[in-house]
Amino acid sequence: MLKKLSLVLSGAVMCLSLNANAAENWRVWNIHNDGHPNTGAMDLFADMVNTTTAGEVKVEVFHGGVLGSQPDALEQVRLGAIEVGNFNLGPIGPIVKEANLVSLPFIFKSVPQMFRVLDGEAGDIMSKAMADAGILPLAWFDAGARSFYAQKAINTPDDVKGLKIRVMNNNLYTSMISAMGGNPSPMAFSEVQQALKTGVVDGAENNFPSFKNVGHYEVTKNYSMSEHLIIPECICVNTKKFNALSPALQAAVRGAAKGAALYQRAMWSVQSGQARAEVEAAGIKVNEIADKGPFQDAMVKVYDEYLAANPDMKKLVELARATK
Ligand code: BDP
Repeated sequence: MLKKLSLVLSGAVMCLSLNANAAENWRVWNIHNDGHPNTGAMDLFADMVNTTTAGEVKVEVFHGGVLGSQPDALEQVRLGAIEVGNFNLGPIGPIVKEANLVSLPFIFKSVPQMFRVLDGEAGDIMSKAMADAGILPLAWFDAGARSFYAQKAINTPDDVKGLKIRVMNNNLYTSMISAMGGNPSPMAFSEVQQALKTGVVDGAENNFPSFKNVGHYEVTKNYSMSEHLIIPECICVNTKKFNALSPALQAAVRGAAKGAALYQRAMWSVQSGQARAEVEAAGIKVNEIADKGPFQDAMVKVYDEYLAANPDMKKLVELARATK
């Protein structure tokens, strides 16, 4: 019996020491294809990690969502079955309440202000809550603003009435559509083009690069600049895997994420303009909305209900609103 135990123990010690020396092989989830700014940025992240860790952390990126839908990939990163993801913070809200700050419609005045909020106390609170849930943010990406698109123009909240609108997986978005009298339809990103084409949904909402890159513009006529959501994205890593790295490797991985984010933000500003020009050239009518007041008014109900049910979120909302 003792002999057996010592054999098992020495086996375990051997495994541990092997693990300490073995290279880490990390899989990275990316929902986007070539031609989207995040795809180049995630490739750069991989190159930088592979180079600066001298192969001690080996990163391979899987583009086009081949490792699963966003909610699935989030679960996989939490479990450590996938190590890294480029996530939108929208679908993180149902897992980490603090992340829902960015899913409140019209919470930010602009993308630069959103980054200032992330760089301040509110961002620290969100990052800590995400890390505690197993999804540690290493750097933030720009994802512009999301606007509505459908066959018809959506110039006022009344135009949403009776329309079936696809949203990402988060109750705040279903409340947002319901508050305008529409029918929200949460659905995976990969299913949206077909749903628009076959009329399963009447419309959806996204930024220009995503609208263009997965062909939603091919099955839509109007893109209306409601800009109701400014949601950042992250390079997020499984917290335990990151914390298990030596300080030097952690610095290398974090540095790579920061470098990739700088690149992504620069690419975003160029490519989102290009995406808009391309969809317009392809026949999409882009409607400017001079007064977003009626949309903002329709969202008062969403805030009231959400904050009544989640009073602990008031502090984050106040921090965001107080940020210049
Ligand atoms: C894109 C985001 C992606 C989301 C997608 C969606 O980059 O992470 O999955 O929107 O609407 O803009 O599902």
